[in-house]
Amino acid sequence: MSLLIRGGTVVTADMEERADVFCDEGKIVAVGPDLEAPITAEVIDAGGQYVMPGGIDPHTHMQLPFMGTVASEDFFTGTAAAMAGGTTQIIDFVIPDPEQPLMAAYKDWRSWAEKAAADYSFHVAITWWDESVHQDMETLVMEEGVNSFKHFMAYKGAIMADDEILYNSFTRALELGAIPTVHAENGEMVIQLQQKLMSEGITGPKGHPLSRPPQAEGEAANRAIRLAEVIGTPLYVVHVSCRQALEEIIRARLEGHRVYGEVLAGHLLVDESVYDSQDFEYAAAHVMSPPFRAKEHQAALWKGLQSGSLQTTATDHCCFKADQKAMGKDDFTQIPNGTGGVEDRLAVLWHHGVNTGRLTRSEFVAATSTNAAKIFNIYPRKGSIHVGADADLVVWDPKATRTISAKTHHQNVDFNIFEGMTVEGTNSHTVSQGKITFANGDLRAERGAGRYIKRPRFV
Ligand code: DUC
Ligand code: ZN
Ligand code: ZN
Repeated sequence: MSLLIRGGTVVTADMEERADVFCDEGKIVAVGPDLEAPITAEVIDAGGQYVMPGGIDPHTHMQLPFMGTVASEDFFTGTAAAMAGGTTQIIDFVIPDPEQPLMAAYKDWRSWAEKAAADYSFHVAITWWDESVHQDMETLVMEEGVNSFKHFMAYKGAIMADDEILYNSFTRALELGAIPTVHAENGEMVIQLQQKLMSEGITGPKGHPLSRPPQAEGEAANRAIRLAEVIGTPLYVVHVSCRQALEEIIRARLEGHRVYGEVLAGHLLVDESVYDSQDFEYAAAHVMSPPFRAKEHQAALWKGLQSGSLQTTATDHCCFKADQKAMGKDDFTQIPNGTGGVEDRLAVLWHHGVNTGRLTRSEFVAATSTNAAKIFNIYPRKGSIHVGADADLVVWDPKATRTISAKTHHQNVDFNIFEGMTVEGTNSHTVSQGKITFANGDLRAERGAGRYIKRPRFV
């Protein structure tokens, strides 16, 4: 089946032009004015709308087994919700338990993801170290299309990577042509503060941000950056949430070191006052790590994105329902960490980024799609509107409005961190592999239609 998107304005990371887009067999085959299409082609009338590369969310955790439970959103519901909001690819994470062989964990995640409706790739976390990990990293890079490895510098006693693991893994990633990424929080500092707060009787969600101060993130970001610098590897810092971590990235980039930073839509738009609520359910629903921060950090993050010091936007989509969050009713350290957002990232960034003048439309495309495709080496197949690229597209109506709510969202979770936010500008259509998967509110996601996307090593 072929598809013609007619009459819109194509927006990419580097240009805008009035052009039609013709897709066939899952690929973009022509971009230009007044294209002809066979009579059998489906047609989208994109008059008055923008046609952009589908969003790429480089940081999600579908059906993640974590903190004694499993994230409620699975690979089908999560990618379907993503497409309802214009995101056509996710990069999720394989997270082996300590001592679990990497390849066994990788196979688990690959099998769980077979039901995905949209395309997906995997970063693989390095949570422990021995010769088999060293070897499996090679297999993953050379045979399985994994070009990024994740390191949690927090979650001590579970998945935390200490400095020895970081050193070994960063070195190996560089040898193999893969990029290390880090969740930057000082895990020792966090655990000490958690114990102190609990012993002082601070057991509710308010303890969560207090146990994970910006200094813990800034310190870890600096440590990872300096290790990477000595080893000579580029580095990608996930979910930069505070000024301190951002400043470490800026400093390193000014010194000529290739360090990338990702910011979450949630960290840009939600502040730490959510933890002051006396309503446990509400406050616990916002427990994620790093936590939501004071407003001054949000202002810094926006500037980081505007200046290009932060290149990508993501969600860290990791959903737990109220009954799961209740596991931490008497102990905030037991509240499963995670919030959603994969469905809403594009709309909230358009509304608060483009409509406010903070971002141009092309900068929006770069921050929501193209930069992730480039950094993780799937450009121009993804993140572009080039002939030959995958036909993953979003048709964006800048005048349409919608009010975000857990009552109407497609995400499999009973809470939405953007609840009640009215956004102007949203997708009328989402196209994945040349097929319309969302049209004016009608979600047509197909279980299992998503493909595993290999990401070539850096050579
Ligand atoms: N942070 C979260 O909030 N959830 C999953 C993992 C993480 O690092
Ligand atoms: Zn993280
Ligand atoms: Zn994460």
